[in-house]
Amino acid sequence: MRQLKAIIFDVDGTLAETERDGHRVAFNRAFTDSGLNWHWDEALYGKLLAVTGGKERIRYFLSNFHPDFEYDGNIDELIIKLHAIKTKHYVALLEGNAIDLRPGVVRLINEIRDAGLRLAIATTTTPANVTALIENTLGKEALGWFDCIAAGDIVPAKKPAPDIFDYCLQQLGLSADECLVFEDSANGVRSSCAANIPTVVTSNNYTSEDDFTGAISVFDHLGEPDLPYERISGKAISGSYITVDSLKQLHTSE
Ligand code: XBP
Ligand code: MG
Repeated sequence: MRQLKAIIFDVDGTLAETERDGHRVAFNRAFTDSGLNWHWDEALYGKLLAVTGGKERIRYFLSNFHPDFEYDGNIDELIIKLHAIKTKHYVALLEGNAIDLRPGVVRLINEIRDAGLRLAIATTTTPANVTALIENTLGKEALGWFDCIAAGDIVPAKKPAPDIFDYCLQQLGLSADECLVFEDSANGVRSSCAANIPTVVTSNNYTSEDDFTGAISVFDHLGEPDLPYERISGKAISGSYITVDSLKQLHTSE
């Protein structure tokens, strides 16, 4: 295993718990704005998270949960229109500071920077959503902390395909074994492991029952000095919150 040089963060569910109170709310507002009586409650949304990508998720909903929907226009154009409205609502929610970063995220990002390691993002979500989350939680200059922000439709296939992580490695100019990924979901872990990148999971309320096969370890969050993490499975590390030293322990354990 080569020396650890970069940490690649997933966004939704990893940097912040954005799905239930962010994306889901934005989708519902877009449906209402468009005169559609669709409503994704928390339970249904948990099922729809099986599919990554908002446009793909709407299509999945129509084919699996609303097959009787009749539309005399172009369904692809409708999905694109709905998703654009949804993104506007989601960005507005973030600008209203509706979503905070998860425990330990700000602390660890600063520690990673202080240690001279590189930062990157590899996410299925729309680039505008990443910009809004980072700027509204870490500040406008924080986008520059990330050497690569790989997001959304920049690659042909979304997670669990490895494309977004392969793209990120290429942009970083690093090999998979020089990096470590933080993910939150089964789709994310399948994607990063398909790209052969050592992966650590911080699960959440939507993904706690996911299959994280291939991950080095699963924690409930990154922890803070006054908020110890719980290690759910996999390799143990010293300490009660995840630090750069923890990352090096996890990375060399592979
Ligand atoms: C999570 C996703 C995204 C969001 C919705 O991405 O799958 O599709 O749920 O965002 P990740 P969009 O966990 O890779 O950050 O509507 O912009 O796709
Ligand atoms: Mg995620």
